[in-house]
Amino acid sequence: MFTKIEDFAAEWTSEAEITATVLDALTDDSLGQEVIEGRRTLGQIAWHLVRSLHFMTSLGLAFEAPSGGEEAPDSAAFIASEYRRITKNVLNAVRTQWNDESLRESVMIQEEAWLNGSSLRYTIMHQAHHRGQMTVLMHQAGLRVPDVYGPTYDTWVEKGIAPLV
Ligand code: NI
Repeated sequence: MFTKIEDFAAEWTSEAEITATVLDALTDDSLGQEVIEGRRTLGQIAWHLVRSLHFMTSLGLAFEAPSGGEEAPDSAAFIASEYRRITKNVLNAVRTQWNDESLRESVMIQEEAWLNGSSLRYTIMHQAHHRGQMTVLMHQAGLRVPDVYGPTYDTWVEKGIAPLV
């Protein structure tokens, strides 16, 4: 759980930048790559990363919703630009509408009391979870996966180093 707004701000900024770099590597053609037949596609997971951030309004934060509807857009560039816009809105809302005290306040979510500082932690982990799913699908779609927490397989190969098994 976060106890200081600025600790969240630092981590959010670096996590959002990693995710934005991953989204930048998507192509329009790759968005249809499915987890398995009939399940979520790469484009739907990417769009879920953008849209799911709006759940934070249920914590009492106010910020503009992403453009477009529930259906995943067919433009990878649009998804990435909406992601950048919404993640900046989230940070701005947390910084201007909450203070360190707000992080110790709780909100009922599905009949459970969630501390706001824990909800912020959950939000970062939820993003990382789906970003990890995306990088697997990106490999399957034949895309170059950028570095996430350090070099990816492709980076090792390009550097002429044998990738770890
Ligand atoms: Ni999710």
